[in-house]
Amino acid sequence: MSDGARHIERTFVMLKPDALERSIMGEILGRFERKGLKLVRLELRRVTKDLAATHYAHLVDKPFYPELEAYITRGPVVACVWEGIDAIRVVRNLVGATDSILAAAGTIRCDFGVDKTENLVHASDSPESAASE
Ligand code: IDP
Ligand code: MG
Repeated sequence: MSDGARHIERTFVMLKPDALERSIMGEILGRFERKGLKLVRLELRRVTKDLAATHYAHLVDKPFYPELEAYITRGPVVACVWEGIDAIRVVRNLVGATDSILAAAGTIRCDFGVDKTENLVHASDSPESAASE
């Protein structure tokens, strides 16, 4: 936040298909719970190609987009909303860097992943994306 103060926020999180395929959904959701975040919405969904292109509009022109589209549409995802102090930043910190190999120790992506595309979790990176997602 620009004023440096801490605010109650809501953030959008999506557990991607690999999280469900690998049966680590409970482990990942548990990390958000144990941090003290409050779950305010949760649903099992499928991401269509159209939704993928909207959600990843900033990436549709990248060479890896076909791989990303195949990944995100191949199975169910868990879409959820978490609430708490500075929730957007707190969740991004718990999730870790995009490339699982570079993600800091103790983050979800470091602890469970080794891939740059298949990195288990999406989390909003700003109040604007949290609101639209
Ligand atoms: P983020 O998920 O950490 O916010 P973004 O840059 O918004 O990262 O990218 C969205 C998703 O696209 C990533 O989580 C990952 O699944 C995939 N992705 C991003 N960059 C690459 C890349 O360079 N190669 C392959 N997949 C990528
Ligand atoms: Mg992103």
